[in-house]
Amino acid sequence: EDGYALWMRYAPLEPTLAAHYRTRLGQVVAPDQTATQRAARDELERGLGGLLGSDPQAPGTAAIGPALVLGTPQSSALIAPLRAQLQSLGEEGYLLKRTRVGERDVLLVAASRDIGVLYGVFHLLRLLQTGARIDALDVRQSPRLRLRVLNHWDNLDGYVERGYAGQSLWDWQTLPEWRDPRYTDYARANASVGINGTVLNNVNANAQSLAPQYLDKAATLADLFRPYGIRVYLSTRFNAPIELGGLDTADPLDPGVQRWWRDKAAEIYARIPDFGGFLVKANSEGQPGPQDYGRSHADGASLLADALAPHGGVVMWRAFVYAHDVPADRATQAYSEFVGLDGAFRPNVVLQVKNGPIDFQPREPFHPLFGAMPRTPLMMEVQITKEYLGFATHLVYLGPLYEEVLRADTRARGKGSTVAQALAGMAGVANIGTDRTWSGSHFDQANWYAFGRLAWDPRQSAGDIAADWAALTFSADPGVVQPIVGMMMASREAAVNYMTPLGLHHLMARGHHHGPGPWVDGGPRADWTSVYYHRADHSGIGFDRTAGGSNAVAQYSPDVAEQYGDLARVPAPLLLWFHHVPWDHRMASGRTLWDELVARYSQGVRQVQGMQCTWAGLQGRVDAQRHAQVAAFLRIQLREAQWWRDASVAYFQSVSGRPLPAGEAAPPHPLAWYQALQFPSAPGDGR
Ligand code: BDP
Repeated sequence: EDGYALWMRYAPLEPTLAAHYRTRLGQVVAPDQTATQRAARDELERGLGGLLGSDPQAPGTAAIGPALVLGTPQSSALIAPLRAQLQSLGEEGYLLKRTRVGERDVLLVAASRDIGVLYGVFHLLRLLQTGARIDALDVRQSPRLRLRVLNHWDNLDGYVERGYAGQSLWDWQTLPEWRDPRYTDYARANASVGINGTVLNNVNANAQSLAPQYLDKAATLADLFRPYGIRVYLSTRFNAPIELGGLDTADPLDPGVQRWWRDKAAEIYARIPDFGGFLVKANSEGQPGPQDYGRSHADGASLLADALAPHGGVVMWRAFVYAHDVPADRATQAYSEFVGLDGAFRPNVVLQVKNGPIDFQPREPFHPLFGAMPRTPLMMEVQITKEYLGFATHLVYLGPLYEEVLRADTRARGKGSTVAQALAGMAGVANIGTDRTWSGSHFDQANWYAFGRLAWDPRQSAGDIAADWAALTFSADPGVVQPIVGMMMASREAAVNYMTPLGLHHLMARGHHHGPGPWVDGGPRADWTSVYYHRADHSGIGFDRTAGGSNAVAQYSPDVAEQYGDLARVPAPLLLWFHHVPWDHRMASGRTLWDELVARYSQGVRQVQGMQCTWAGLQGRVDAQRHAQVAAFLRIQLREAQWWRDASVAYFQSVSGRPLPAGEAAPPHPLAWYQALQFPSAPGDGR
């Protein structure tokens, strides 16, 4: 159990349950004419073989006894009569249904297209792995979001920006000749949760990714992923016409530039007929973009969209932008630059907006662009990799973070206008690498899993998804699942508490973003420092984003703005995001803000101790190999949570000048000790 099998372990079921399923499922009747049909059948064989503890009955077409029937109206006569019903489930939807056909008990895994059948097979295998009853099975599923895409921040040299799970999975050196079987396992894992796209390379793109030899490599990956319903996309560097094409401009209105992109698109589609399209980071953190030529983001997006349109590709244009001059409040930038462009984008452009207005912090309010651009399809970008959440060693389940944003009410069209309703897709910055666990730790696999499940249906609950994942990954025994789900569901709040409680944000060390650095100031940009965000002084702490301050609240719809802008009504978890608050401010708990802040930091540490305790109780119920690694990582997390707490308390105390509340331990070292810690080789520093 080294974690490689992810949530697709297919470990033998308990014998009576296996026998029960065997009699219900009977003969497998599955077509195998197309690559996707073969993928579905192979997965079923692998799954049933593992779960039922014996070779499944050979796939065939026998006409007696119970049967598990896979197919589409085209591939199966038994399924053909369901055509209309299946059509209503859309191109990727599926039906799992137990029914009778003549004398036979059959379990149908049916869909309009082969890919739906594959999704249905994964769903069925999940039910069997978790010991679900299948007697009266009647499941209808179709994805709520069209684009469910991983973003790999992988560089051509194998280094993954903000990646904590080893090197890039893509071995550009040996592609296209060597087709590492791991590529197929990657595709299986994605398909099992409904992910249908992958951007292979970093948003800080290298123009070389579009060079012919790299397109050949990408085409091989696309061939391997295609049977699993996954389209390949590429990040593009906006000035590729210059860097790669030798032109002297990348101006989107220049006819030569337009021709260059049209030709490039044709060249790509000749190799990858179902190429998904481009992801673009432009005019942000030093990346080139249309503004270099006095053009707008819409002009830039149109250039690429027009090149892709004849082939059916899309442009995912990122809204994560930086103004050249440091603004009074960086949280307002994306909204200010983009909201006026609503309606100005081509139909095949999707605007990709981070979940919050700053940058993947442990907690942010939802991004004000959600709900504010009704005429533009939006994708929400979340990080699966944990750049600001303790890297791979901290156990932080991100399901609750995703769920919190997806369910946030923008009030854009009255009460109940959730962020999820405003979305055409979700993008997740992948946490996948060459590490044997894929994600750098056993529990980080859950974040990949939850991303896929929520992108398929954002109305699902993070708790239910955690329960599924724990059952698939460790054991379906409720005595194992329940404590694990308890740990997972509390873990995000624990991290918020020991890193950035009460709406604080961006307090990490400079560059690598690992440990605490609330004292960070100076340097090239004020909005890359901590003091810019917490604004702590002797009188209080927090960023005043009300009308009296930066007025960032005004970017939300009036009801939301009113609530967030009101010190009495703002939710405590967002207090210091929106308000500069006196240290003696009375909190709902009855404590002063200062006392509450220290209490939260300490609570975060205790929550990690709680997770350790729960995990210790699972010894013997989880295999020794994975148990030991998780236990070791929890020790690292506890040490670092304590470090965050102590360093932050030491720093904020130096500013507030207040005594520690009764019962709170003083940090063991003076502030200067924490400030002097160096991490010259911390991973993921974005070199
Ligand atoms: C920040 C990362 C940086 C990325 C940037 C982005 O620190 O490495 O390039 O986001 O999303 O979170 O473009």
